[in-house]
Amino acid sequence: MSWRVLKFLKEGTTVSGEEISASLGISRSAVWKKITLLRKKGYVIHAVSSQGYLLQASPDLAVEQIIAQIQGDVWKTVLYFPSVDSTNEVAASMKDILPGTVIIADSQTRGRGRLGRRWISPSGRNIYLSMIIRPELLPRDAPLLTVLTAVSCAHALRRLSGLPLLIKWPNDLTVQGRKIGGILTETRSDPDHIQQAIIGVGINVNMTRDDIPDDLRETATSLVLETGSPFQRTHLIVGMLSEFEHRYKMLVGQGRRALLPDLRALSSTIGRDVVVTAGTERLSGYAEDIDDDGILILRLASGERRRVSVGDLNMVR
Ligand code: BT5
Repeated sequence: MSWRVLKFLKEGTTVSGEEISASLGISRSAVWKKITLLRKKGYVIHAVSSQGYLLQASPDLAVEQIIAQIQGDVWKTVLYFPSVDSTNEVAASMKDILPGTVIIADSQTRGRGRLGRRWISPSGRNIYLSMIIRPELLPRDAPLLTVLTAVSCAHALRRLSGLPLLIKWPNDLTVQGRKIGGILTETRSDPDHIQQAIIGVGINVNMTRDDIPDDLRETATSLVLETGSPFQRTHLIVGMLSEFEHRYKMLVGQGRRALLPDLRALSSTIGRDVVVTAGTERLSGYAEDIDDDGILILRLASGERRRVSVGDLNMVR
């Protein structure tokens, strides 16, 4: 497996072929073959005479590096596809897909949001991934998975980009009020348990203004548009997956309340006057809180408190 060889290669440091072959228990020529394969995938690896191999550059989305860098025990399989209809759709259609699988694509032809809306998914630019887990949760707890993912992604992306990402209830990641990412959680349940959760994450990374259709120019943004610098998708994905693992274990070990402080700190919704549309219902009110089920607590003008689990939210001011 070429990712095993990649684990030895670090940018800026030369590693001898002998060391790699001895550690992996494979021949020097087998190491050479893996290096050739990696080069074909876009890695720039120099062979420095009598010293070994030097990794000079990696492709911006490199599944071998994701596999090599992921730690922990939640993520077991990473599958990469250059183009799919939708990573959530691929996950749903794969029979016997195991929890702990992550599906990543470079582009989507039918990327989707909630209620069948489209998700703009140009190639070579953004992150489109689906995480498959089997959480010990009740079916009604599905919104909690969106909260968990939103907090994890916001945290990782803040750390790696320096941008002040916020979470707009229920599933948007925003910067300065513009949408930079979205989460689509889909579950398959029996009456007592979530059997399988597919959590789709779309993050706009290196998408430029030209990649954004006219109707989304005012509302959508990307990391490169906000910072002026391109990002390596590999690093961002590894960061988000490890942050997710950390918080997933917090949820399992300490209970759902453990997620609340970060959610409250990162929410752009709490404390605002909002309008929530859910189906034919339209509710105006003050967003008091988000509870430990991921439910929005809305105080209506009448003083009545309503718990809202799904909907589209607009800020009034
Ligand atoms: C979402 O839906 O925000 C969930 C998006 C989830 C996308 C991921 S990508 C990997 C996985 N596979 C999939 O097929 N989907 C998931 P929603 O809250 O319904 O928002 C959809 C709305 O966001 C659209 O109606 C547009 O207005 C806007 N939009 C579409 N593409 C966008 C983009 N790339 N960036 C920002 N806004 C976008």
